[in-house]
Amino acid sequence: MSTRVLVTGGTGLVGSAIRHVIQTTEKRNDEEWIFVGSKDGDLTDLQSTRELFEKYKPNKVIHLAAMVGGLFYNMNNNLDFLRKNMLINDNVLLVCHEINVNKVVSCLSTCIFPDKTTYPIDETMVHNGLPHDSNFGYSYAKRLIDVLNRGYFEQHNRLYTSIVPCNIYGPNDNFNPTASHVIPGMIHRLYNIINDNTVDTPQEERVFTVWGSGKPLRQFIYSLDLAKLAVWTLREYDSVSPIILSVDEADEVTIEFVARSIAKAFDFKGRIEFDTTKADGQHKKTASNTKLRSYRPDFQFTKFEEAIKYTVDWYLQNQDKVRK
Ligand code: NAP
Ligand code: GFB
Repeated sequence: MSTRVLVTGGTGLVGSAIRHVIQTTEKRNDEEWIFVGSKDGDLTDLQSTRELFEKYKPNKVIHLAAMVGGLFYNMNNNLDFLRKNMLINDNVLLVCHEINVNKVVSCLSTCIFPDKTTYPIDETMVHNGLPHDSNFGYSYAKRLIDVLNRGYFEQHNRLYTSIVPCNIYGPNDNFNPTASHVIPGMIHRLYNIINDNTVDTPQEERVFTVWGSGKPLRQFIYSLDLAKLAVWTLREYDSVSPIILSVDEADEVTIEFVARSIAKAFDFKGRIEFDTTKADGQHKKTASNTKLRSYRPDFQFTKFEEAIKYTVDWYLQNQDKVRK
């Protein structure tokens, strides 16, 4: 029997990367892939969810749909992140069970782990303590996916599992600075500083302000690398326990290094300053990818500065369709 895969959240950063890889390096002729966004059905509504899944009748699902955003968007909207994502996740997994979907891969995030923890974080630590205050809503909604997966396995023997990506970036991200994560937010802001024709300040005297101290540490995975690993998880990973999909611990970088890499990609000659009146969020959330490496020791991640350059170039060449 051929496989029909439905990707919820298929129009976003990760969804569009999965669409790219299954049409290129990860292509298989016995699989039909369908990508849907909120205009195809509002997954916070159970009836719309049922209608969407009845229409496509998938036998596998990659569940990406969520209210997603960076540190500042989370800090200002924790209740919405909690309720909307709880509704989406419960509806999607319930309907997958109702129509007998035999595999679901949902998405957690390395930002949902306990704030007071030992490092590196690993998959066994998801529920070991309170999440960081800045994104408690998103964190609890995501942790409940893992609890739901356990419930569907114990009560119905369903193989519903989850991936735990670190911070993701790449083409077709959300570049709106109010909602965005750090990399798209910085790209959008620096682009505007460079192209601001309302001032006649020479380029060398322009200032790019990084929000926060620049000291926090993050692991960043390029969206196309994550997409390949998400497709692998759907096809080959057969455990209900979450699996962290992250670059190596040694690839962790500071926010300052991110800013300097983006400035280099724009060939920006001005100054970089830090606005420490703005929040830093979690200082670090260093995650171990030992479990992933045990399955995929050979996997090659795209080099960070190379992927930043690809992303900046994509942004410059796709001004007409950038979400901002
Ligand atoms: P994104 O670019 O914001 O895309 C979100 C997707 O969800 C879009 O396709 C959106 O549809 C859809 N969606 C949102 N609300 C919906 C609703 N009520 N009904 C139906 N669809 C809805 O997000 P992303 O960065 O690709 O994230 C994908 C997954 O990865 C999420 O589960 C996220 O939590 C997880 N994740 C992301 C990161 C990161 O750094 N980006 C890190 C770890 C985990 P529209 O386009 O129509 O709005
Ligand atoms: O990607 P980000 O917004 O979220 O990164 P988190 C925030 C860090 O980047 C903070 C600094 O240290 C900010 O001070 N920063 C500097 C900026 N300039 C900017 C900017 O222009 N925009 C933004 N957004 N930050 C999120 C979680 O944490 O990680 C979410 O809140 C989600 O729930 C996401 O899981 C993956 O990495 O701090």
